[in-house]
Amino acid sequence: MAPASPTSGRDPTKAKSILILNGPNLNMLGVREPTIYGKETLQDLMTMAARRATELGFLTDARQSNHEGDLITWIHQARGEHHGIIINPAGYTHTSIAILDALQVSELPVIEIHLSNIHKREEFRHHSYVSKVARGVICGFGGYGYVMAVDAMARFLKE
Ligand code: CA2
Repeated sequence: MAPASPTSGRDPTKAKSILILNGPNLNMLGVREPTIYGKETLQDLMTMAARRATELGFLTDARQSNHEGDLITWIHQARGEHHGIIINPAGYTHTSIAILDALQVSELPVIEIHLSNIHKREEFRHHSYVSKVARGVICGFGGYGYVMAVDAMARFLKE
């Protein structure tokens, strides 16, 4: 999926906005390994999440990149633009102190999501740097996890 253009700035007269970030290889969803990650494309999942956000009165801006630096830049920019971040850091979950640091700097509420149950898989997937800064982690519910994450973020942002 190509990076989407933002659908909102941080304008108090507008609906609150949730940035949904997706890390490396998630652009291949629906193309390969359907037994682990499901048959739906990332675009399908982002459409589902955006619909749920609209129902709840929120805006979304969904992006994907295979490059760590893009994700970090978008996290930095989110500070002034968005009210919360939902992130599936994919492989960077288990390696990236830089993404953890950027999320910390953003001071925004973060929800981490994984399609698969990372705790049922290889040992190296059990540890997440991003979890250190996440309000909560959703994993193992496939694409529906993004809808769950939007529900949870909407609840935080309404509090
Ligand atoms: O379960 C998840 O959502 C993961 O974040 C997915 C990552 C993996 O490294 C994490 O441990 C768990 C991998 C994303 C790879 O996506 C693909 C999609 C289609 C085909 C192949 C890979």
